[in-house]
Amino acid sequence: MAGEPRQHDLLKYDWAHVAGVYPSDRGLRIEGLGLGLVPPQDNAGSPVTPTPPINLRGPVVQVQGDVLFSAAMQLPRGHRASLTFYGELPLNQDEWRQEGHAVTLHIAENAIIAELQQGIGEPTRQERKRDLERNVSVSLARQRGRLSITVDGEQVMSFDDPGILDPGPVYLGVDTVAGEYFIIESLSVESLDKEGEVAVTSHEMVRAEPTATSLRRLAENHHPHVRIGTAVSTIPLLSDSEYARTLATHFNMVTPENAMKFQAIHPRPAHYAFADADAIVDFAELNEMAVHGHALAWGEALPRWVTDPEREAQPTRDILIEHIETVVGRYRGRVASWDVINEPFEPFAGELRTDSPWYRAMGDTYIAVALETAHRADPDARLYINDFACEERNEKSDALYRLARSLLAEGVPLHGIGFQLHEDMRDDYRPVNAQAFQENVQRFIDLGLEVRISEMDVNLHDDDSPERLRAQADYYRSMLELALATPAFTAFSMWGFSDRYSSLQGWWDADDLGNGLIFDSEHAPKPAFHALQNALAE
Ligand code: 9MR
Repeated sequence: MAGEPRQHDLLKYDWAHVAGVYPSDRGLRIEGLGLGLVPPQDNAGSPVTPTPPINLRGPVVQVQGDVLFSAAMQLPRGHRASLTFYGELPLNQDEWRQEGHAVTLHIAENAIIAELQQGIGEPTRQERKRDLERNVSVSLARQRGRLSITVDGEQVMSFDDPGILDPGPVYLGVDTVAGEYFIIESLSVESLDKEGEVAVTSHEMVRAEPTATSLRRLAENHHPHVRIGTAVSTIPLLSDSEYARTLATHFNMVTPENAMKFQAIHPRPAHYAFADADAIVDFAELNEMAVHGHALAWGEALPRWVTDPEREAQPTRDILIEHIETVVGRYRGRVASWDVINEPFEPFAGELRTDSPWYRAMGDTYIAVALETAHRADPDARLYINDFACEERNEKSDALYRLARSLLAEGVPLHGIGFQLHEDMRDDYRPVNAQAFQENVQRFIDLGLEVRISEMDVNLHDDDSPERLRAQADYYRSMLELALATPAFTAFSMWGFSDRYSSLQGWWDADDLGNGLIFDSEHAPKPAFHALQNALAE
């Protein structure tokens, strides 16, 4: 392009929306937050999977041919730095991470490490010992199929590019070890071949107009008491425009699938990481959607600094109160409702879970404390208890009912119950039916509570024959019809909408795809989508 500079300054794009990154006149200050996924049923022995910040709202480099990235950095003594170039972004699945394709440069005082991640599996690493000054310049080039890395102008390693910097978009990530920081003084990209080109685009949030027959519009016109909701995941929201467009077209409520969970939003004692949650809230406002926050007091998705039994610094009660005040306070007026208490009961029994730090420190009083704190932080937000396997009358729903009744009797601010509706469709299993759900839900409504379907999905366990897709569609429809017919239902919300990104897709086991949502993995509407559309149109 005539007149276009060959070298693009990547710091002039938005870096303010990246967790742990603070832009200033000197460049970017990067603080390590230690973001990561703690394994389920945490045992302190197994490692946390890092989820380092990625700049999804800033520059996207469109690589066309051979290319050179250059950075100048300042490392305080003993501190480390890392820069990641993603040819394909990772996804956070159910408590595990589907890694993308990326090269990361880890820079320390006395070594530089290049780490290649190629999808699922361990990354490969190459290390060169080298004493570095506090000010260091590093570059990554791709030329004739090889990646080469230079430090202060001298090449320190080179190896074949397995396709990471192939033509297409490249996203950037920056991180360091928790508690350390470094400064990026300059960061640029340029093309290395005459015909080749490198363009830099800036991420722009998708805004989409609902159409007359989109789910949300039909609900807004015919059944305004029920919002059509879905869980959303930040990486696809900001990188897959078709996903974002489908979301804004059909839904008028979003629940952050993971971005507001404790380990994601509050990874270190005095450090919050709001960027991912902010992106979802910003997107929702741009597209006139309500936000349902998830989840404040839960026994899972907790960072180790909270679950560590040796922790002494701050009493657990204070941690919970400060956390809820900060998170609810930040989104006051912008998040309409919250899962304040998430999954308080044992999976299939009527006892409260006793294994969370909240219960261990406070017994069942944590429930009222959490609700009262959330209410003080945003008096207008609607506050929920959210759990699964409570749709029918059973021991667990009886216990939930007694809990709700006693909280209300004590004047605790509880406004509603979320019924998750994670269901399965298999030959040997009958999912909860709408009639049984209706009979059970009425007693909660009679207490004066509002109710919502909060996380519906219908796992097909790899059988996506036309008959099963039809049965899935009928099942979705039966639950939506119940919500539409019952004024106390405030939302019909699903745990995602596209099988391309779903906690039911076991990518590690291609024989058990859940296919549980209403759009398929190409984002095309399934029979279940049409069934919901028809129910809403009537
Ligand atoms: O879909 C979520 C997945 O990506 C997470 O790894 C997992 C643990 O945090 O949580 C999943 O969502 C759960 C939700 O937070 C609570 N109800 C059950 C949901 C599905 O497992």
